Order: sequence, then structure tokens, then C-alpha cells
Amino acid sequence: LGSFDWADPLRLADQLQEDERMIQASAHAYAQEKLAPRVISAFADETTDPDIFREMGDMGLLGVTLPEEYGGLGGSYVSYGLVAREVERIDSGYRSMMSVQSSLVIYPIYAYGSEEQRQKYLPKLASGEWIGCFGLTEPDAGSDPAGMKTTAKKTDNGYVLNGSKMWISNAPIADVFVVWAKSEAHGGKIRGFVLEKGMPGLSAPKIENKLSLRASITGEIVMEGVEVGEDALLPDVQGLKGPFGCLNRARYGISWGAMGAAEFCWHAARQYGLDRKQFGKPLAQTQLFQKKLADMQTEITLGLQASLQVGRLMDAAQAAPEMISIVKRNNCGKALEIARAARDMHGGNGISGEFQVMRHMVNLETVNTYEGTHDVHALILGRAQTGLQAFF
Ligand code: TGC
Ligand code: FAD
Repeated sequence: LGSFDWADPLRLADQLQEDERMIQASAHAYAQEKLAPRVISAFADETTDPDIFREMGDMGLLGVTLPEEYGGLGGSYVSYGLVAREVERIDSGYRSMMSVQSSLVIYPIYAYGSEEQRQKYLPKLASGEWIGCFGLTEPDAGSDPAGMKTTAKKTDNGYVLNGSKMWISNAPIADVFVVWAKSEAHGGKIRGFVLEKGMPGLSAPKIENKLSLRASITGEIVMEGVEVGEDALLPDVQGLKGPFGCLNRARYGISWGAMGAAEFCWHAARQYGLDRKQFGKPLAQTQLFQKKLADMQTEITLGLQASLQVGRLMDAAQAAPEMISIVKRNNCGKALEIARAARDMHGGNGISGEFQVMRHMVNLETVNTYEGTHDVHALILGRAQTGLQAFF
């Protein structure tokens, strides 16, 4: 009979390749040594340290799957997921900064960009010298991005963009903006454009007073007659499959990341239950407490195993978007339930910033909403099994 490790019940670690274990170990060390000490104040003060991009870039954490010739590590999607898990074990906001840069900015420039765009942007984005953001959502187009109003009109030399984007991670500190707009010259189809900080007519005001994801800066993107050259257009994709191709990767990473946040909450609840005595015995010695721990352990174990399988399929170019919807939806929803339970298991201390579980809990409210809400992914999966779309 085999031995049982309560923290890794189905031996996920044994299923990883050597290079994946090494990337996970370095992400773990970075997150614990550099991110953990600053997260409580970053969240409390709602501050985002741009140096984090440089630090992550130095560690290779921003371009895990990007080929080495563009400054990446050339690693697997499983490695990318493991990095997301380690970073989000500290805070969903830090993972957000990383996943936007990797999946939503580096990826579209790599996959849809010209060779000139790749050479110009990718090495500096992978090193963290430049910070990127991804503008899809608008004030009146969230779950339904096809309803976007941002337009790109053809000019003699390029395009002029008008419109506004809402809830954009990294935007106020971004150097590079990947923005999606309806292009008249392409029959109203959605096209991607790469804008740069400082362009006349482009601004990115900060959205203040978020009660979730406070360590990750969020803003609008306002485009008032922003003129760009032909070289700002991402040439190799049109239609919603452009942004969705990026979202597939980010959603997959989030499925791992949410489990990292859940693991933090589970381990914290277990330790709290061992340390705290009521009615003359540790809380962890009560049946209700142990049932909650068993539920957490089970959901996290199954969620991680599912993400690993989707990652292996991604690495084999066999993953379907619906598989990603299953793990994004399940793991975010389960992580949120686990964080809420962990908050409760800490009693009054659960609301204290020092114990950290409530920070994870409020962060996971965002994680459950962005990149396709829990219900939107249910509709994607409902459509896939009935053939009937229930969006409208
Ligand atoms: P639908 O008719 O389903 O599809 C339109 C076209 O897109 C293609 N497509 C996909 N391609 C690749 N991967 C996917 N996952 C795809 N899903 C759809 C599809 O094949 C079709 O192509 P074509 O060539 O036939 O035109 O489109 P719809 O308008 O009915 O879409 C409905 C729905 C709900 C599925 C979709 O709009 C949706 O997923 N909504 C959620 C929006 C969302 O996820 N927004 C995320 C914004 S970015 C963000 O939140 C970043 S937070 C990051 C952080 O801080 O970590
Ligand atoms: P809505 O679409 O208005 O949804 C509201 C509610 O209605 C939800 O419960 C939803 O599930 C439900 N609903 C919607 N449609 C249906 C339907 N057909 N049937 C049943 N129920 C439905 N976007 C970006 O482009 N880039 C970013 O970097 C980015 N970062 C973000 C960071 C943060 C902190 C936050 C909060 C959001 C971010 N987003 C970003 C936006 C995010 O993707 C959207 O908030 C999300 O897609 C939901 O859109 P919405 O907020 O407009 O909600």
C-alpha cells in the first residue's frame, strides 16, 4: 500500500516532469520570499508595485510558454499553470498581473502579430520592462463582447480608434495596450490593435475603491481619436476568435491559480483548527471542522487533477474551449466556497487582514466573475451539450 500525503493526496507532484517541478519551485520561492511579505499592505493600501513585473520577468515567469527566441522560457502549459498556482497562493491580484501580461498581451502579439511586432514587443514584455494590458470589456459589453462599441476607422496611413474599455487590469501603468475594436474596413469585424502609452487621445484612468483584487491596479482605457499606423493592427486574426484565443489560455491559468488561493485558505483553516481550542479541545478535533477540511481537500485535489489534464491536452494541442470552461468555472466557484468556509472557520479572526483568508475570499469574487462569469461558462457548457444557445 502507498503512503498518503494529506497536502497532495493524489500525488500531483509525481505527475510532473522535471522541468515543470523546477519552474514550480522557483515560482514558489519567489512568491513566498518576495510577494508574501508585501501583500498585506499592498491590499490594504490599494497599491500595485510595478517592480513586480521586472522581478517576475527576471525569474522567467512572464513568458513561460513563449519560445526562447522572443525572451520566453519555451515551457509547457502545465508549467504556466503551476506558476499561476504559486503566485495566486499569495494573492489573486498578483496572478492577475502575471496572466494578463502572459496570456492576454504576450500571447496575441506572438500568435497574431507580424514579425516586426514580435521583435519590438515580446522581449520587453517577457522581461517585464514593459507592462501590458488587454482591452476587451466595455461599460456596455461585458459578458457579450460582440456588443462592443469601440471602432477603428481607416485613414490614409492607418486607423483612428474611438471608444472606451472598462475594468482593465494593469491599464493605468501599462506601456502596451492590446485593444479590440470593430473595424469598418474589415466589414465591422473585430480586430486587435497594439497601442502605446503616450499616444495622443489615449488615457487610462484608475478605477478607485475596489473591494477586491486591491493589489492589482485596474483602469479604464479611453480612446478619443487615437491615430495609429497600419503597423498597429494585429494582422493574423479577425473576429471574436482573436480575443477568445487569448482568453482560453488565461482562463486555463486561472483554473490553477484559483486552486492556489484555495490551498492557502485550506491550509490556514487546518492550522487554525489545530491551534485554537474551544470547549477544552482543538477545533480540528470536532466532526464539523473535519468535514469542512475533508471537503476542501477533496475539491482542491480534484480541481488540480482536472487542470493538469487540461494542461496536458493543451500541450498536445488537443484542448477544446469547453474543457477550459469546465475547469475555469468549477475551480473558481469551488475556491470561492472554500475561502468563505475558511473565513468562517477562523471565527472573528477570519475578518482580520492578518489572517489573510478574507482577502482571498474577496479576491475570488472577482476571479469568479472575470474571464467569463460562473454562469456564462455554464451557458457555454449547456450549449455544447444541448446544441441550443441560451445567451439571448
Ligand atoms: P460565439 O458565437 O460563441 O463565437 C463567436 C466566434 O468566436 C469563436 N469562439 C472561440 N474561439 C476560440 N476560443 C473560444 N473559447 C471561443 N469561443 C467562441 C467562435 O468559434 C466564433 O468564431 P467564428 O469564426 O465562427 O466567428 O460568440 P457569442 O457572441 O455567442 O459569445 C458568447 C460567449 C458568452 C461565449 C462569449 O461572449 C463569452 O465567453 N463571454 C465572456 C466574456 C469574457 O470572458 N470576457 C473576458 C474579458 S478579459 C478579462 O476578464 C481579463 S481579466 C484578467 C485578469 O486580470 O486576470
Ligand atoms: P455582465 O455581463 O453585465 O453580467 C452581470 C451578471 O449577469 C453576471 O452574473 C452574469 O453571469 C449575468 N449574465 C450575463 N449574461 C447573461 C445571460 N445571457 N444569461 C444569464 N445571466 C447572464 N476585462 C478585460 O477586457 N480586460 C481585463 O483586464 C479585465 N480585468 C478585470 C479586472 C477586474 C478587477 C474585474 C472586476 C473585471 C475585469 N474585466 C476585464 C472585466 C470582466 O471580464 C467582466 O467584468 C466580466 O466579463 C463580466 O462582465 P460585466 O461585468 O459587464 O457583467
